Amino acid sequence: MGLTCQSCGKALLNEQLNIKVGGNEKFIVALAGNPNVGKSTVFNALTGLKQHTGNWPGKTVTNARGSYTYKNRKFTLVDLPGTYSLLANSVEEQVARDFICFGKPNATIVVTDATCLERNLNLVLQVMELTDNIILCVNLMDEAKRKGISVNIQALQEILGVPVVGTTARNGKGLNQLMDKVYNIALGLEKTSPKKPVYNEAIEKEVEHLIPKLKNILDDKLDPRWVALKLLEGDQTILDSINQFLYKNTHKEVVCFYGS
Ligand SMILES: Nc1nc2c(ncn2[C@@H]2O[C@H](COP(=O)(O)OP(=O)(O)OP(=O)(O)O)[C@@H](O)[C@H]2O)c(=O)[nH]1
Ligand SMILES: [Mg+2]
Repeated sequence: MGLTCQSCGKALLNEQLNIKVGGNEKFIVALAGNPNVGKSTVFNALTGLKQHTGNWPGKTVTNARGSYTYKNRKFTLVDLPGTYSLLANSVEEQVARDFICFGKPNATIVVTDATCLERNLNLVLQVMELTDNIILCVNLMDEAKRKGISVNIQALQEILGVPVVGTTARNGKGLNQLMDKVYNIALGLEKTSPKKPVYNEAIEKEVEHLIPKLKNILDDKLDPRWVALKLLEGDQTILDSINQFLYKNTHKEVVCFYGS
């Protein structure tokens, strides 16, 4: 397998969404999660009436953005479509993946359902592979309690290596703590150390082989390990997205060929 490309352009997604980046004051926060786990409830509770809706650039999928202020800092929250994975099998998954990947949010909250955490953790692990700036929000804690399920937030935090906050978004419980964690991660006051999945020997060997080549090409704009894993999956959409968001207007493109 080989890769060719000549140069890197600037990420365009925030511009296309009319999200103004830059300055010390405005931080971008992505809100990801499986469908129906309470993402929009968290989004509405934090942003109130300060919301805009539209479509993702070139897609029929709805996009909602809103803002809130916490400790005198302004945060722009982006409500991503509900997805079970970031494998780009659907437009929704590709939109969510591309925003986390190319929109470069200062923090990504993954909202999960406390009553079926195991299923939700699949997406959490995928986001952890993509970014270190992640906060796990275990929502529907009231429902879990009602069903006799207790979630050990501290243990989860230690196992995953990322901040975990238990919430009941419907009545606002835990949302202050969530904003506090987002603040700490976005401003770099707290560092995470996500325990990223390790694959079998054959895959890890190929990843190791690809990383140095990808480092040259990606120029610190994307995590080369993550891109290597996508290429080994044979995911063509990641190349399309790199060309769309990193290399647009540069006359450059990245292509992948398989061979000896
Ligand atoms: N009991 C309880 N219900 C909640 C909580 N948070 C959200 N809900 C309810 O769960 C349902 C789904 O909430 P949404 O906020 O629409 O979920 P979502 O993740 O945005 O869903 P999609 O956008 O369809 O993926 C709604 O009926 C909410 O009122 C919570 O903490 N406790
Ligand atoms: Mg929603």
